[in-house]
Amino acid sequence: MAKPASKVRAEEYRNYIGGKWVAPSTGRYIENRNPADTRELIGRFPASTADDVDRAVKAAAAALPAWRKTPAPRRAEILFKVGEILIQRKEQFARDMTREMGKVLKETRGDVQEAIDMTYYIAGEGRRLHGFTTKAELPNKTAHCSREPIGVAGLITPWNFPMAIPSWKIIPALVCGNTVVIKPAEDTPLSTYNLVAACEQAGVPAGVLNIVSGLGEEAGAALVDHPGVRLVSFTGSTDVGRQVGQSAALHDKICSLEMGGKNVIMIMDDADLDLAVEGVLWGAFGTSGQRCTAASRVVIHRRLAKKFTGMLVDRAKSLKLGDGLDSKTDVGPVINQEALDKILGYIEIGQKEDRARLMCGGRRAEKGDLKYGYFVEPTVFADVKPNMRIAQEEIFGPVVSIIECRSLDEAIDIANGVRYGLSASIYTSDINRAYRAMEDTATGIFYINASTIGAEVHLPFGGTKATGNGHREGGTQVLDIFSEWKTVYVDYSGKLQRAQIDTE
Ligand code: UN1
Repeated sequence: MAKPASKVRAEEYRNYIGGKWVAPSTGRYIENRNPADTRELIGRFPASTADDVDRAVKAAAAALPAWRKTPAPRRAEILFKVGEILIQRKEQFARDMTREMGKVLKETRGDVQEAIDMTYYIAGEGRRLHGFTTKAELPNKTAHCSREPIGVAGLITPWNFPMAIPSWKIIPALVCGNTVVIKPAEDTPLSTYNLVAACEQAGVPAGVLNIVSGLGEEAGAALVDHPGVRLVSFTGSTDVGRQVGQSAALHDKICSLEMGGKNVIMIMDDADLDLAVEGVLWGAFGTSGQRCTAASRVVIHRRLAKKFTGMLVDRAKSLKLGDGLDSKTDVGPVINQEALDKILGYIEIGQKEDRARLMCGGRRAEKGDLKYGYFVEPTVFADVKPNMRIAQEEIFGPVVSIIECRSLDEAIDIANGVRYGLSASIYTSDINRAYRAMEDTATGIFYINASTIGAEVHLPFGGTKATGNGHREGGTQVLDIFSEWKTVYVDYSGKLQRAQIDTE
C-alpha cells in the first residue's frame, strides 16, 4: 500500500507519477483544512505546476502501449481488486472524506459506496466491451466495429463527491484501455489520493494512473492544454467547463463536460405533502445543498403553498448544523470561505429582490465551535418569482426558493425557464401528470415522487442545455466517452471490389 510512501512527513502528500510518489517540482504545497473546523489541518498537498503535469502526461503516454494491449478482462480483474480494497477501507476513507469535505458520515459512506459500486459495475464491462458486426454492401465482404482506447485521459474532478466522481471517470477510462492523469479538486485531494492509492495497491501498473494535485488555473489548465492529452473529462462549474471545452476544441481533443444545475421539485395539489417535504429537505439541504443535482427551486401549486412552506420551515429550523463526524449532525459546513461568501451574497440578493420573503435561515451560523467552520443556516425563501436571480443562478449551498404556480403547464414552464437541465422531480398522485411532466421537462434526469438527488451508477447521468455537452457518465453510456469506434472491413472475395461505384 502506498500509504507510507505517499506521506513524506506526517501530513505532506506527494504526486503519484509513473508509479512513484514524488514531491512537486517547486516544493510548494496547498493546505487542506477541515471546513467544519479550520483549526484542523488534514494535510499539505502538492501545488503542482505545468512541469509536474508534463511529467505525469509523459508517464501516462509511456504506459499506454502496454496497457492498451492488456486484454480488457485482465484490466478488469485488477479493477475488481480496487473494489475489494475500497470495501475493506470504507470506514477510514469515509472519515477522511468527512474531515476534508464536511458532509456527514452517512453521506461520505455513501460516496465511498458509490465508488465501490461503480468499480464493480464497470469492471464487469471488461468482459462486455462489445462491438458489433454487420453485412457489407458487396458480396464476400463483411464488417465489424470495435471500441478502442483513446489515449491519455486528463480528468478534472470536483470537491463535492471527491471519491465517487473520480471513480466515475478513472474506472471506465482504465477498463477501456486508456491511461490517466487526474487533477483532483484542491479542497479535497485526500479522498482522490485514497482512491489512487487503492488502485496502486490493487496492481494498476506504473504510469497507467497518475495523480497531480494543485490549483485549477495552474495544474488543471496545464492538463487540459497539454498536447499529449487526447481526452478531457471535467466535472465542475459551467464557467470553468466552458473554458475547458474551448481549449479542448482548439486542440482537437475529445471532451466531456458535466456542469451546473438549477434543479426543481414540482409539487402538485394532489401530492403527498409529507413525502414532498421530506424530498425537498433532503434535496435542498443534503450535502449542504452542494450537489449539482440539489433541489434549489420548489414550484408548488398555490393552494398548497402556505401549508407546505410552514411545514418545510419547521423542519429546516430543526436541522442540526455541526461536524459531520458527530452522529447528531444533520447538515455539515460548506466547503470554503469563497463558497460561504458566495452563498451569503445570494441570500442578500434574495432579500433585496422584489417581494421574495426570507422564511428561515439566511445567516452564517457561528455559535460555539461553529465559528471555526463555514456553516450556513438552512435557508428558505418564499414568494420567489421565476426570473429572480436566486431562482435562476446556481447557488450551490443550503438555500431553496419556493415559487407558486397555478397549473402543471405553468410548473413545467417555470421548470424549463433556466439555463440548466440536470435533474427535476414531480410530486403528484396522478400518473398522467407525472408522465406529462416527465416528457416535457428539459432535464437529463427526472424523478417521480422522489427528490432530485441520488443517481445510481448503472444508469446514465448528465444533463441537457448548459449542464453539459451531451455526454452521459454512469451506465454503459460512459464507455462512449472513454472509447472510440474502429470500423473494419474484411474483403474475402479475392478480387478488387469497388464500393460506391454505380454498376448499372
Ligand atoms: C454532483 O453533484 O456533481 O445523484 C453529482 C446525486 C449524486 C451525484 C451528484 N449521486 O445527487
